[in-house]
Amino acid sequence: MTTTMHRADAAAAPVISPYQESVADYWNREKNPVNLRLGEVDGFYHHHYGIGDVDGSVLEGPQDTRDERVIAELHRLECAQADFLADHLGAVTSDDRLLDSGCGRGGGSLVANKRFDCRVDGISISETQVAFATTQAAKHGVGDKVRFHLRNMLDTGFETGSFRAVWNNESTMYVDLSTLFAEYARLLARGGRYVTITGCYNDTYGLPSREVSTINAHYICDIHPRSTYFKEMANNRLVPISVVDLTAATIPYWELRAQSSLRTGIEDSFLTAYKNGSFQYLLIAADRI
Ligand code: GPP
Ligand code: MG
Repeated sequence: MTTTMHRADAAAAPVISPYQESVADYWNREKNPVNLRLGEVDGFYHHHYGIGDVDGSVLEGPQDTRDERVIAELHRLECAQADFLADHLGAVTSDDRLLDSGCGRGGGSLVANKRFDCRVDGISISETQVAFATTQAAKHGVGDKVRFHLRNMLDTGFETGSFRAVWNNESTMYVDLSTLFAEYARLLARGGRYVTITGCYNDTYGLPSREVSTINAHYICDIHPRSTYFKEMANNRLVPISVVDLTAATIPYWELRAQSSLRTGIEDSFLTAYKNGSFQYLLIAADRI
Protein backbone atom coordinates (compact mmCIF):
# COMPACT_ATOMS: atom_id res chain seq x y z
CA MET A 1 0.00 0.00 0.00
CA THR A 2 2.76 2.39 0.94
CA THR A 3 4.56 1.61 -2.33
CA THR A 4 1.41 2.25 -4.38
CA MET A 5 0.84 5.65 -2.77
CA HIS A 6 4.46 6.56 -3.37
CA ARG A 7 4.10 5.77 -7.08
CA ALA A 8 0.91 7.83 -7.34
CA ASP A 9 2.70 10.83 -5.75
CA ALA A 10 5.62 10.46 -8.12
CA ALA A 11 3.28 10.53 -11.13
CA ALA A 12 1.66 13.79 -9.97
CA ALA A 13 4.89 15.72 -9.39
CA PRO A 14 8.13 15.63 -11.38
CA VAL A 15 11.10 13.80 -9.98
CA ILE A 16 13.54 16.53 -9.02
CA SER A 17 16.86 16.63 -7.18
CA PRO A 18 17.23 18.10 -3.67
CA TYR A 19 18.92 21.10 -5.34
CA GLN A 20 15.91 21.59 -7.62
CA GLU A 21 13.63 21.31 -4.59
CA SER A 22 15.48 24.24 -3.01
CA VAL A 23 15.07 26.23 -6.25
CA ALA A 24 11.36 25.38 -6.41
CA ASP A 25 11.04 26.51 -2.80
CA TYR A 26 12.59 29.90 -3.69
CA TRP A 27 10.13 30.43 -6.58
CA ASN A 28 7.15 29.15 -4.60
CA ARG A 29 7.78 31.92 -2.05
CA GLU A 30 8.95 34.68 -4.41
CA LYS A 31 6.76 37.80 -4.46
CA ASN A 32 9.16 40.57 -5.48
CA PRO A 33 7.35 43.81 -6.35
CA VAL A 34 9.83 44.18 -9.24
CA ASN A 35 8.05 41.21 -10.81
CA LEU A 36 4.47 41.56 -9.56
CA ARG A 37 4.02 45.31 -10.01
CA LEU A 38 5.52 45.21 -13.51
CA GLY A 39 3.19 42.34 -14.47
CA GLU A 40 0.19 44.28 -13.21
CA VAL A 41 0.81 46.92 -15.91
CA ASP A 42 -0.79 44.76 -18.62
CA GLY A 43 -1.10 41.19 -17.32
CA PHE A 44 2.16 39.90 -18.83
CA TYR A 45 4.23 38.70 -15.86
CA HIS A 46 7.89 38.24 -16.79
CA HIS A 47 10.84 36.70 -14.95
CA HIS A 48 13.66 38.14 -16.97
CA TYR A 49 15.41 41.46 -17.41
CA GLY A 50 15.02 44.23 -19.97
CA ILE A 51 16.82 45.57 -23.03
CA GLY A 52 16.91 48.89 -24.88
CA ASP A 53 17.41 52.56 -24.17
CA VAL A 54 15.71 54.10 -21.15
CA ASP A 55 13.47 57.14 -21.40
CA GLY A 56 15.21 59.16 -18.67
CA SER A 57 12.24 61.53 -18.31
CA VAL A 58 10.50 58.90 -16.10
CA LEU A 59 12.80 59.98 -13.26
CA GLU A 60 11.64 63.58 -13.57
CA GLY A 61 8.18 65.01 -12.86
CA PRO A 62 5.96 64.65 -9.77
CA GLN A 63 7.44 62.48 -6.99
CA ASP A 64 4.11 60.86 -6.11
CA THR A 65 3.81 59.25 -9.56
CA ARG A 66 7.53 58.51 -10.07
CA ASP A 67 7.17 54.82 -9.11
CA GLU A 68 4.36 54.36 -11.58
CA ARG A 69 6.43 55.84 -14.42
CA VAL A 70 9.53 53.79 -13.55
CA ILE A 71 7.49 50.56 -13.30
CA ALA A 72 5.95 51.18 -16.73
CA GLU A 73 9.39 51.88 -18.20
CA LEU A 74 11.05 48.78 -16.66
CA HIS A 75 8.12 46.70 -17.91
CA ARG A 76 8.44 48.16 -21.40
CA LEU A 77 12.11 47.07 -21.47
CA GLU A 78 11.27 43.55 -20.22
CA CYS A 79 8.55 43.28 -22.89
CA ALA A 80 11.11 44.38 -25.51
CA GLN A 81 13.35 41.52 -24.35
CA ALA A 82 10.48 38.99 -24.65
CA ASP A 83 9.69 40.30 -28.15
CA PHE A 84 13.34 40.02 -29.14
CA LEU A 85 13.38 36.38 -28.07
CA ALA A 86 10.12 35.70 -30.00
CA ASP A 87 11.72 37.34 -33.10
CA HIS A 88 14.23 34.45 -33.11
CA LEU A 89 11.76 31.55 -32.89
CA GLY A 90 11.69 31.24 -36.69
CA ALA A 91 8.73 30.63 -38.99
CA VAL A 92 6.11 29.48 -36.48
CA THR A 93 2.56 28.82 -37.74
CA SER A 94 -0.68 28.53 -35.78
CA ASP A 95 -0.48 24.72 -36.15
CA ASP A 96 2.86 24.56 -34.34
CA ARG A 97 3.51 23.76 -30.72
CA LEU A 98 6.10 25.63 -28.64
CA LEU A 99 7.73 24.92 -25.28
CA ASP A 100 8.49 27.68 -22.77
CA SER A 101 10.98 25.86 -20.56
CA GLY A 102 11.24 27.47 -17.13
CA CYS A 103 8.14 29.56 -17.77
CA GLY A 104 7.91 31.48 -14.50
CA ARG A 105 4.56 33.25 -14.22
CA GLY A 106 3.88 32.62 -17.90
CA GLY A 107 4.43 36.03 -19.56
CA GLY A 108 6.66 34.68 -22.34
CA SER A 109 4.20 31.92 -23.25
CA LEU A 110 1.44 34.51 -23.61
CA VAL A 111 3.69 36.74 -25.75
CA ALA A 112 4.43 33.84 -28.13
CA ASN A 113 0.79 32.77 -28.33
CA LYS A 114 -0.28 36.34 -29.06
CA ARG A 115 2.25 36.61 -31.85
CA PHE A 116 1.80 33.18 -33.50
CA ASP A 117 -1.69 32.12 -32.33
CA CYS A 118 -0.18 28.70 -31.67
CA ARG A 119 -0.24 26.17 -28.86
CA VAL A 120 2.31 26.86 -26.11
CA ASP A 121 3.22 24.62 -23.19
CA GLY A 122 5.03 26.24 -20.27
CA ILE A 123 6.84 24.19 -17.64
CA SER A 124 8.15 25.00 -14.18
CA ILE A 125 9.13 23.06 -11.06
CA SER A 126 7.32 25.66 -8.92
CA GLU A 127 3.69 24.78 -8.13
CA THR A 128 2.96 28.43 -7.33
CA GLN A 129 4.24 29.61 -10.70
CA VAL A 130 2.30 26.94 -12.61
CA ALA A 131 -0.92 27.89 -10.80
CA PHE A 132 -0.32 31.62 -11.31
CA ALA A 133 0.47 31.19 -15.01
CA THR A 134 -2.60 28.99 -15.54
CA THR A 135 -4.81 31.72 -14.04
CA GLN A 136 -3.20 34.30 -16.33
CA ALA A 137 -3.84 32.19 -19.45
CA ALA A 138 -7.51 31.96 -18.47
CA LYS A 139 -7.67 35.74 -17.84
CA HIS A 140 -6.20 36.34 -21.30
CA GLY A 141 -8.84 33.99 -22.76
CA VAL A 142 -6.25 31.57 -24.18
CA GLY A 143 -6.45 28.73 -21.64
CA ASP A 144 -7.25 26.27 -24.45
CA LYS A 145 -3.97 26.97 -26.28
CA VAL A 146 -1.56 28.02 -23.52
CA ARG A 147 -1.09 25.38 -20.85
CA PHE A 148 1.22 25.22 -17.88
CA HIS A 149 2.61 22.08 -16.30
CA LEU A 150 4.59 21.12 -13.23
CA ARG A 151 7.50 19.42 -14.97
CA ASN A 152 11.27 19.10 -14.83
CA MET A 153 12.93 20.60 -17.92
CA LEU A 154 15.61 17.90 -17.78
CA ASP A 155 13.05 15.14 -18.15
CA THR A 156 9.83 16.66 -19.47
CA GLY A 157 7.88 13.53 -20.36
CA PHE A 158 6.61 15.20 -23.58
CA GLU A 159 6.52 13.23 -26.80
CA THR A 160 9.67 12.99 -28.98
CA GLY A 161 9.79 15.46 -31.90
CA SER A 162 6.60 17.24 -30.80
CA PHE A 163 7.85 20.86 -30.64
CA ARG A 164 8.61 23.35 -33.41
CA ALA A 165 10.55 25.55 -30.98
CA VAL A 166 11.78 25.48 -27.40
CA TRP A 167 13.17 28.38 -25.41
CA ASN A 168 14.71 29.24 -22.06
CA ASN A 169 14.46 32.83 -20.98
CA GLU A 170 17.05 33.10 -18.18
CA SER A 171 16.58 29.65 -16.72
CA THR A 172 19.50 27.60 -18.08
CA MET A 173 21.65 28.58 -15.08
CA TYR A 174 19.58 26.22 -12.95
CA VAL A 175 20.49 23.06 -14.86
CA ASP A 176 23.30 21.01 -16.34
CA LEU A 177 23.45 21.90 -20.03
CA SER A 178 24.50 18.49 -21.35
CA THR A 179 21.38 16.93 -19.83
CA LEU A 180 19.18 19.86 -20.88
CA PHE A 181 20.23 19.96 -24.53
CA ALA A 182 19.94 16.17 -24.86
CA GLU A 183 16.30 16.51 -23.80
CA TYR A 184 15.74 19.35 -26.32
CA ALA A 185 17.35 17.36 -29.15
CA ARG A 186 14.73 14.72 -28.35
CA LEU A 187 11.77 17.13 -28.04
CA LEU A 188 12.45 19.30 -31.10
CA ALA A 189 11.26 18.31 -34.55
CA ARG A 190 14.10 18.15 -37.10
CA GLY A 191 14.61 21.71 -38.37
CA GLY A 192 13.08 23.08 -35.16
CA ARG A 193 14.51 26.06 -33.29
CA TYR A 194 16.02 26.46 -29.83
CA VAL A 195 16.46 29.95 -28.34
CA THR A 196 17.99 31.01 -25.06
CA ILE A 197 18.58 34.40 -23.52
CA THR A 198 21.01 33.95 -20.68
CA GLY A 199 23.61 35.49 -18.47
CA CYS A 200 26.90 33.63 -18.84
CA TYR A 201 30.35 34.21 -17.47
CA ASN A 202 32.99 35.27 -19.93
CA ASP A 203 35.68 32.64 -20.58
CA THR A 204 38.15 35.36 -21.45
CA TYR A 205 37.83 36.74 -17.89
CA GLY A 206 38.77 33.35 -16.44
CA LEU A 207 36.51 31.82 -13.80
CA PRO A 208 33.44 33.46 -12.15
CA SER A 209 34.13 36.93 -10.72
CA ARG A 210 33.05 37.95 -7.21
CA GLU A 211 29.94 39.59 -8.73
CA VAL A 212 29.02 36.49 -10.74
CA SER A 213 29.38 34.44 -7.55
CA THR A 214 27.16 36.94 -5.71
CA ILE A 215 24.49 36.58 -8.42
CA ASN A 216 24.72 32.78 -8.11
CA ALA A 217 24.21 33.00 -4.35
CA HIS A 218 21.33 35.47 -4.70
CA TYR A 219 19.24 33.24 -6.99
CA ILE A 220 20.68 29.79 -5.93
CA CYS A 221 21.89 29.23 -9.49
CA ASP A 222 25.11 28.25 -11.27
CA ILE A 223 25.94 30.60 -14.16
CA HIS A 224 27.71 28.68 -16.92
CA PRO A 225 30.65 29.91 -18.98
CA ARG A 226 29.82 31.04 -22.52
CA SER A 227 31.86 28.15 -23.95
CA THR A 228 29.66 25.48 -22.36
CA TYR A 229 26.62 26.63 -24.34
CA PHE A 230 28.35 26.06 -27.66
CA LYS A 231 30.06 22.85 -26.59
CA GLU A 232 26.82 21.27 -25.40
CA MET A 233 24.83 22.51 -28.39
CA ALA A 234 27.40 20.93 -30.72
CA ASN A 235 27.13 17.70 -28.72
CA ASN A 236 23.35 17.64 -29.11
CA ARG A 237 22.58 18.42 -32.78
CA LEU A 238 21.86 22.11 -32.06
CA VAL A 239 23.60 24.37 -34.59
CA PRO A 240 23.75 28.10 -33.70
CA ILE A 241 22.21 30.43 -36.28
CA SER A 242 22.28 33.70 -34.28
CA VAL A 243 24.40 34.85 -31.38
CA VAL A 244 23.64 38.35 -30.11
CA ASP A 245 25.58 40.00 -27.30
CA LEU A 246 22.91 41.97 -25.42
CA THR A 247 25.24 43.12 -22.63
CA ALA A 248 25.31 46.79 -23.67
CA ALA A 249 21.56 46.73 -24.33
CA THR A 250 20.67 45.52 -20.82
CA ILE A 251 22.83 47.97 -18.84
CA PRO A 252 20.29 50.87 -19.07
CA TYR A 253 17.61 48.56 -17.58
CA TRP A 254 19.85 47.81 -14.58
CA GLU A 255 20.78 51.46 -14.14
CA LEU A 256 17.10 52.43 -13.98
CA ARG A 257 16.24 49.49 -11.73
CA ALA A 258 19.07 50.50 -9.35
CA GLN A 259 17.46 53.95 -8.96
CA SER A 260 13.95 52.57 -8.37
CA SER A 261 12.12 51.75 -5.16
CA LEU A 262 11.72 48.19 -6.51
CA ARG A 263 15.43 47.37 -6.42
CA THR A 264 16.16 44.02 -4.77
CA GLY A 265 19.83 44.58 -3.83
CA ILE A 266 21.41 42.61 -6.70
CA GLU A 267 21.56 45.55 -9.14
CA ASP A 268 25.13 46.68 -8.39
CA SER A 269 26.47 43.14 -8.87
CA PHE A 270 24.92 42.97 -12.35
CA LEU A 271 26.19 46.42 -13.28
CA THR A 272 29.73 45.76 -12.03
CA ALA A 273 29.90 42.29 -13.65
CA TYR A 274 28.71 43.60 -17.01
CA LYS A 275 31.07 46.54 -16.87
CA ASN A 276 34.19 44.63 -15.73
CA GLY A 277 33.77 42.11 -18.56
CA SER A 278 33.24 39.05 -16.36
CA PHE A 279 29.59 38.55 -17.31
CA GLN A 280 27.65 38.72 -20.56
CA TYR A 281 23.97 38.79 -21.51
CA LEU A 282 23.51 36.71 -24.67
CA LEU A 283 20.84 35.48 -27.03
CA ILE A 284 21.70 32.23 -28.77
CA ALA A 285 19.37 30.72 -31.38
CA ALA A 286 20.10 27.28 -32.81
CA ASP A 287 18.57 24.88 -35.33
CA ARG A 288 17.93 21.26 -34.48
CA ILE A 289 19.50 19.24 -37.28
C1 GPP B 1 15.24 36.73 -13.47
O1 GPP B 1 14.13 36.41 -12.77
C2 GPP B 1 16.15 35.61 -13.76
C3 GPP B 1 16.70 34.76 -12.89
C4 GPP B 1 16.34 34.76 -11.48
C5 GPP B 1 17.74 33.80 -13.25
C6 GPP B 1 19.13 34.34 -13.11
C7 GPP B 1 19.45 35.11 -14.33
C8 GPP B 1 20.67 35.48 -14.71
C9 GPP B 1 20.84 36.22 -16.02
C10 GPP B 1 21.86 35.20 -13.92
P1 GPP B 1 13.31 37.50 -11.96
O2 GPP B 1 12.69 38.48 -12.87
O3 GPP B 1 12.38 36.72 -11.10
O4 GPP B 1 14.41 38.20 -11.05
P2 GPP B 1 14.19 39.53 -10.18
O5 GPP B 1 13.25 39.17 -9.06
O6 GPP B 1 15.57 39.89 -9.69
O7 GPP B 1 13.60 40.55 -11.11
MG1 MG C 1 12.23 40.42 -12.58
